[in-house]
Amino acid sequence: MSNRAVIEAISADEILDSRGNPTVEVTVTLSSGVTASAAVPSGASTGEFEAVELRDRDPGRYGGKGVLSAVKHVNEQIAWALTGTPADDQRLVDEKLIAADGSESKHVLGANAILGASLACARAGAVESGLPLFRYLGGASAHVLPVPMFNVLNGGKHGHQGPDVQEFKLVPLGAPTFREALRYGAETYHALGAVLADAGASTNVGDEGGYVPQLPSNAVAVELILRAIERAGYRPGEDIAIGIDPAASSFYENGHYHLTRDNQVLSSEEMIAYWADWVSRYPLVSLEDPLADNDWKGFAALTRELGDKVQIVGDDLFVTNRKFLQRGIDEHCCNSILIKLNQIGTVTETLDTAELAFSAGYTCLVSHRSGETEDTSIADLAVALGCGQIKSGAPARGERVAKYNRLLAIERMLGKDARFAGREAFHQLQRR
Ligand code: 2PG
Ligand code: MG
Repeated sequence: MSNRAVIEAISADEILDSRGNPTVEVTVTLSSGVTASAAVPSGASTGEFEAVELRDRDPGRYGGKGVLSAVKHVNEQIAWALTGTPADDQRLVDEKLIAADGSESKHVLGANAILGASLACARAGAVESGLPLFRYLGGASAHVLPVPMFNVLNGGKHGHQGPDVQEFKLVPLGAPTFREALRYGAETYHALGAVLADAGASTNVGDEGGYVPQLPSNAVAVELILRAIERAGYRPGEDIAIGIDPAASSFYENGHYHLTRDNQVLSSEEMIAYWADWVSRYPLVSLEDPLADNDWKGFAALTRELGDKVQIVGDDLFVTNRKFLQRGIDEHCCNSILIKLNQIGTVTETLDTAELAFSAGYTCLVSHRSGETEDTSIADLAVALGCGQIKSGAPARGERVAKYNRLLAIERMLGKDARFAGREAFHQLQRR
């Protein structure tokens, strides 16, 4: 018998996420005595084909959002499936999880149960190996710190009363280091608060920590952010660029895009022209889900028109799923993919999707969910992938800054070997 550590016990608990909704936390214990935990996030603007998050639907508890059934699945079926498995064989662990569920959408055991187990095993494997998670997942050479994209102005499903566009992000790609990028972002976030207060707008914050002002149009949000960048002493486009996530599926109905704040109803072609106008007027470097997740034809047309000027990220379109990404590659939709662990449900499948993206020349943007916990795994994932980009909300709210603070710790750990991705993270910009 080798003394390779195996999974000895695995258990789950129902905890709360940042919106006060229940979520799953899983703890794994290895034969060596090592234990590690992971908690699962939850989205609000979810893609149609995401792996299925299991909710109890018991109206008597948490409005039906309890996760006791997912917890039970971890304690029973998943524990039975994984006990005795070597902790450092993540692919085998995840294969067993996928087999135990048996469905394509992971709705049987629940993607929340499965991801909790997958991620807790990865964390335990890292501890057992004596490695930080980013090195365990990314290998000996992982050393690139991502450009943080700070969602400083929230709308859509994350900020009611706010703009139709769900996320307006500061992208401090001109900073020399991650630590400086964090400072650029935090200073500009505060400057934006002052700009909004001067304009008599609300500085209450949304699900991801960004302000949720009521503004006369979506474009005004960009104008105010540009003003804040300058007010904080930075150069728009040079030091800090802008990224947006309209999450367009959330305002798409009956074949049209309904921009309530702009008082406009647009066809797919008109929506593309709308974004082309923004790209020509503003220092936009990243455009995520600019169209609805079933508008593949529109995505191909938009990518033809703007794909050499700006990063076009598929989130709801690809749901971190190789199958949909492959379709995107074949049909020339987007040039970048959002990477969310819980959209697909295991660590291995997430890494495989990123690998496919890289092989096709797509960039990867690692992402939090709008419902988060203090779990910081995505910070390590971004460094492990070396993809150079992460979004974890505003530089405010504990569950958001936990990830940024973890990146500071990783940067410190790497010392002189740390490299900040900066502008190079955005391949598309090299052609501008
Ligand atoms: C998104 C995400 C995260 P949600 O659309 O990119 O910002 O939102 O988690 O609600 O899907
Ligand atoms: Mg999105």
